[in-house]
Amino acid sequence: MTLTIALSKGRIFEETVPLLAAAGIVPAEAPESSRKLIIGTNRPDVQLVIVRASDVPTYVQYGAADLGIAGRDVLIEHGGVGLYQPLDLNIAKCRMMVAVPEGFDYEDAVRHGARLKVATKYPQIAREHFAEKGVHVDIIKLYGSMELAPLVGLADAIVDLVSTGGTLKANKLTAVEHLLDISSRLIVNQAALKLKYPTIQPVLDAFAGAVPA
Ligand code: PRT
Ligand code: MG
Repeated sequence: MTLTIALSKGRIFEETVPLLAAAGIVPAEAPESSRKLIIGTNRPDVQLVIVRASDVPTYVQYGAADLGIAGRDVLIEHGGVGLYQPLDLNIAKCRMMVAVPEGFDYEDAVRHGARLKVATKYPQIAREHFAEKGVHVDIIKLYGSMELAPLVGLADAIVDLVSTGGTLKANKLTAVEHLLDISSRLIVNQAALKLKYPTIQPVLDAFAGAVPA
């Protein structure tokens, strides 16, 4: 029985390589340099599929992949239907923040009940956050480069991921609220866990033993 693992290129792939190694799985190629979307491994029964970060839960939900690794941000937006989430891998860590242009008095705008335009790739997370605060917002869905939106008048604020803070700083934005701590999790198709238990369980155990502190 073949085990298929869905991964995205970039930081998640890089930080997953040591976890795969702990499970005795070594990719045959690096996705950054290969155009292949299915990558073999040293194990004939294990293959990797390379998909967009936000598509990983969908592949696993429908059983096109048995396992996957996805950020908590992506999992909340997806909703988690059909997914078993046994392990926080503590990789690809960052924070979900509200950010505004330097000099914009966010607290004052909130206190005065201003209606805010908020640009984000994470409408669910943003909507819930502002609803809890009782702040009226118009959510503007973007697919990337949220940092640009306040600079050109598309939005008053953004909800985005921050790790070093370098991108905010380079665009004269400042973080004003911390919504969530984000890391990536192992996700498993619920039916595959039962059907492929003897293959999957050792991989879960190896990952659990190799999670960075
Ligand atoms: O790139 P693509 O559109 O295909 O998808 P993606 O951007 O979701 O994928 P990728 O590989 O960039 O991110 C995958 C996962 O990594 C995300 O779902 C997060 O869980 C996690 N992660 C960790 C991050 C970051 N850190 C991060 N810093 N994802 C994105 N960023 C971006 C952020 O959006 C901002 O534009 O990096 C910029 C900020 O970084 P700093 O270091 O300047 O603060
Ligand atoms: Mg990206």
